[in-house]
Amino acid sequence: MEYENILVEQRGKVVIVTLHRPAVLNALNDQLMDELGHALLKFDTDEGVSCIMLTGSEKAFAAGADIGVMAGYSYMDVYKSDFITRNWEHIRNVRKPVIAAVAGYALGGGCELAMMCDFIIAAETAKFGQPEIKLGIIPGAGGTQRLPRAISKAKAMDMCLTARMMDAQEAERAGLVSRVVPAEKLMEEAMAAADSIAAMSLPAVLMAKEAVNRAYETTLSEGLLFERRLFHGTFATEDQKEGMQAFLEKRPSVFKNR
Ligand code: CO8
Repeated sequence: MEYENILVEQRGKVVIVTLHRPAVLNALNDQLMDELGHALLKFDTDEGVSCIMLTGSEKAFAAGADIGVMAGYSYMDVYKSDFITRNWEHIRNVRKPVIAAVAGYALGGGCELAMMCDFIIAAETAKFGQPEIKLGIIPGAGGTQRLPRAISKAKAMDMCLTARMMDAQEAERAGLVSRVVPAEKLMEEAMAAADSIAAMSLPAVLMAKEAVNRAYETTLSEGLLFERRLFHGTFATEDQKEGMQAFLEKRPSVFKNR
């Protein structure tokens, strides 16, 4: 597949996918989401890739779904095509870690896309929001569901009902982003995080991701059991032997499965 709306660059075991519709602040349309889904699924099964980074431009990660396209849609258009599930759900199926590196606007579908990633590293310039209410609609790709889980009901309601934007500092205090970095250091810091993940044992990384995500889908008892079984499974890997032996020998681990 030829990509026109995203840029792809591989650095070592890390792939950087950049949303690229600069004229419309990376507004998300079907073509872009098809390309993104294709790229994510391709890299997820690529043995040369251990971590994926998703980013946008300095001004916008993504300013939401493409309003120019949506403006003409009728109820039947969105209902019959099940608008958004077709090509927005791919990211949920990616087993490798996906880091969002966000500068500028992450609004509407842009905020929702960032939240679908495993964690968000934000530049000081980042602004998050669910402004759909101003358009006479509501969030449709998880905003009303993932925001309360990430930042509490109070702040989620505030954002969804008033459409106010949250700056990077508030987003970090609220737990929406894992860290805030100077804008000029965003890619460097996100790459360092991605590289450090790529140096770990890939099976352990996949299991850790799967276990954390299970916390959102199940009870504590079931989640703890799930975690324990995966934890037991790590003892079947060569990487567990290497990781513990390296610690005892006071040297860095060199994992085979990366
Ligand atoms: N869709 C289409 N075009 C957009 C979008 C968008 N979401 N956002 C910005 N643009 C375009 C502008 O129309 C403008 O184009 P042009 O130069 O041709 O006039 C260009 O990008 C630059 O934008 P601005 O001139 O407005 O730039 P400013 O710096 O003045 O403002 C803002 C930046 C504040 C980000 C402003 O552009 C804005 O408010 N954008 C819309 C934000 C928004 O409402 N997002 C939510 C959209 S609805 C949504 O995401 C629902 C998701 C549902 C699930 C997913 C379904 C696919």
